[in-house]
Amino acid sequence: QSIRKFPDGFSFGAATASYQIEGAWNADGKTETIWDHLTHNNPCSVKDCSNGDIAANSYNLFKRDVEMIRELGLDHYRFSLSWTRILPTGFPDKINEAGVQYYNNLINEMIKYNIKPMVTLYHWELPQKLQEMGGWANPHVTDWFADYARVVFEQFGDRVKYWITINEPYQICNAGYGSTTKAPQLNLKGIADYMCAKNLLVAHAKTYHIYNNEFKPKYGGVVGMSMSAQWYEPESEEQVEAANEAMHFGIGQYAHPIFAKEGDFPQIMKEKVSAKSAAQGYYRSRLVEFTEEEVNMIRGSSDFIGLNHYTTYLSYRSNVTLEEKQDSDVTSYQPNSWPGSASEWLKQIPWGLHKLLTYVKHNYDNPMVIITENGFSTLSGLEDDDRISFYREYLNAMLDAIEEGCNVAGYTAWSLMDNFEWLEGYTVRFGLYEVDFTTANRTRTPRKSAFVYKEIVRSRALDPIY
Ligand code: GCO
Repeated sequence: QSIRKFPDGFSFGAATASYQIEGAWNADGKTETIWDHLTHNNPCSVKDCSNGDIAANSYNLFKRDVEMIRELGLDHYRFSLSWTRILPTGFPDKINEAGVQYYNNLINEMIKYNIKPMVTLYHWELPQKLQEMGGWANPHVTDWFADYARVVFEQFGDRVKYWITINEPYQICNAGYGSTTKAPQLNLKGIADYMCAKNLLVAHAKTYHIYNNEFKPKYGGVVGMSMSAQWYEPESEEQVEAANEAMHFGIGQYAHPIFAKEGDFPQIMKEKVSAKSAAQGYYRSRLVEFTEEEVNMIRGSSDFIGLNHYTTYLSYRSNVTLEEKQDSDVTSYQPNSWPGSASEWLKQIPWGLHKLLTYVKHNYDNPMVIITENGFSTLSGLEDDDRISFYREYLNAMLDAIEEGCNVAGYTAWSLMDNFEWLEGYTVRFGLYEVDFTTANRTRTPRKSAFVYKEIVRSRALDPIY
């Protein structure tokens, strides 16, 4: 087999998120967010009882971060903004100059070296005060978020051309509101997660339209959302429908309202939740439905779809009763025989990415795709051959999909450097660069995978691996 080239203009990058790298959790006017609150009040819900108080100290080391991006030769760098660093009350009454300055310094350093900023407005750090008012379950959040976004566009819109409104709604709503795993650990499954889903999509759409009407005419640029996009594969030929349902309850819950021709939540979700709600004695579906006006506002409200893809599951329909709170009776799992990583949930199944991209092309009318996250966890150490094999195989699978006509414009490795991993703290590492969390200056050292990725980016090609 010959060398496989990436398409002309293809953009390579790496990603991080503010809480996971910045540290300086209360510096220069920043106030508490839901992740500060969780890690300070319920520390051992994180595996090593750690937090992001200092993390990789990028608040002070951003110049070194940009130097690493240059070492790798990346086209873009995806990072996120901390809402309370910019707006300490959560509202636009008081813009925190020091916070704005930090992001200006970072962005300007990137622009100086021709690196495109790809900015996420929300990577899970809701101001704690807004949470106390119900957070994403309060319909007012749609305006709180849009007002914050407007400040961000005003401050940075002249230099940032790639915007991601919200990172992984599935994790925010389903994990944060529907279980105890992520902040704010509400654990109101089938209730608060659906309120969150609706409000989040409306918040996103309002923000998209604000950008389009007020900022795009002068700045250009594109706006999208990053979806949790795992692939659900039928366990057997009889389970095709089951896997399809798992996709609709997974990526579909958030992507269907934006990208499907008819908009709105997937039909199968509406049917299942409404049937189960009725059987449980609810007077209306627990799924909070959109008005027609909202369906129309949300449909089409993205210039691209951001896919955060890590892994694959097998799905089958199981026989759970109506009493169970699970609205879909599809069960998904990962066989033990699949090659693993340092994280229990992350198995290396590259063909899952190929199938995901094909699914997105067919179901959502071949939208522009940016892979906004893809990566692998190891323990600490610089020799990371498993990560190298992960990146090479997933990039290879992505090229298969591109060859078949999937419209993939960019790829973003998670992560540029080791950081605070939400549930696993510092016990697992995702970085192309290792960070030494035992030294005060958080020394960064390239792993073997950094050199391999750098060569792929430089040559714009992948050597044959099969
Ligand atoms: C996300 C991700 C990242 C994680 C990564 C590894 O939602 O964007 O959760 O923040 O660190 O996916 O788990």
